Amino acid sequence: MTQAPFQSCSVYRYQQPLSKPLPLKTVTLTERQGLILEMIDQNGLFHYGEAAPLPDFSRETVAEAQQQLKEAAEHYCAGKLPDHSLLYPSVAFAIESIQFSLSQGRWRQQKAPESPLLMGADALTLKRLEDWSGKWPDEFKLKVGRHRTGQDAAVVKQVLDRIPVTVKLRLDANQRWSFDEAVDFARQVPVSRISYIEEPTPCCEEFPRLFRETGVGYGLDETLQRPAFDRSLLKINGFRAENGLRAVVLKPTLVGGVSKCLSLADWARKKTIRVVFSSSFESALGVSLIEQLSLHCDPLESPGLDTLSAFQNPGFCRLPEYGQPLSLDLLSAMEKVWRYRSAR
Ligand code: OSB
Ligand code: MG
Repeated sequence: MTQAPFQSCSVYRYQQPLSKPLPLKTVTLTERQGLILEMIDQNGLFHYGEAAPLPDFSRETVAEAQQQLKEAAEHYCAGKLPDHSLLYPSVAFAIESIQFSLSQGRWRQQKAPESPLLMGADALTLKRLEDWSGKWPDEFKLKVGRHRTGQDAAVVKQVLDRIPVTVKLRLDANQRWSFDEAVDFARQVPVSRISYIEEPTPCCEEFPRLFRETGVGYGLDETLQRPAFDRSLLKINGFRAENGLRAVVLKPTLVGGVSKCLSLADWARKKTIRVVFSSSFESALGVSLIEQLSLHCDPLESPGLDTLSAFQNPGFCRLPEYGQPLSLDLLSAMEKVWRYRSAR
């Protein structure tokens, strides 16, 4: 494989305040840090990628990602493709976004359909639904699993009461229920209005049984991010559309880059399982790249990209027009941590 040679390459580091503290599994984030990779090809076109490990979800720290990103980018700049299986997931996403950008030759101009994220049924969320004007999305995404199952079911009903009967919910339990709790929950909600539940329990082998007992479909997310995860595990565990697998949720920052996501997407699409690309609190640049991946795989599917509203400045670091550079103003708001010039 001949590699497109690059003239130069830079890595910038950003730090952005969040609009309110963001509770993750064990830590609460008040700001987000990440790395922007910029590579200029021999035609003078600019290509971008982002490596933004998410605390609690990523194994690598930003410092570790920064070190590896420099090495991998220098390798790539010199015309050698790094071995992606050795890269941290966030670094693989950054490097492979450059390849993806090169291979596309343009960005798609349309917007992917949206699936707004609801964190619960607090007064503000309910008011937002009551005041909804204009077109409804096909689905909302609602977080569950934070309360007792009866209360979670009540939240679902409160939301369903405020949206048209044609609009469905994608639920996400983040593995917080036991199997019995998941069954108990599913028996209290109208299953026909639930597109799927992401990761109902910590044990993915139970998901098909949950479907058999309650009729509620499931989505895979955390399961796909396990370090030992391999596509063959999908087969070994018998995950199929017929036993309730409705969606694979692909987070390129956490799953490990573009090629791994595209290979999973390919597997899923052939089996009529939905492919829902999702963001992990990257900057607007990373989120746009994920949207482009989603449009590339299926322009009609709605990716899970409602993470930018967590930032004080959601418009920070937008992806430029295809091949164009980020503005100097923006670059000066970041720290340039590395620059490499090709000897060619
Ligand atoms: O719980 O799916 C999650 C983002 C980062 C880490 C974990 C999760 C998420 C999201 C992304 O929920 C938004 C979405 O999937 O709609
Ligand atoms: Mg999820």
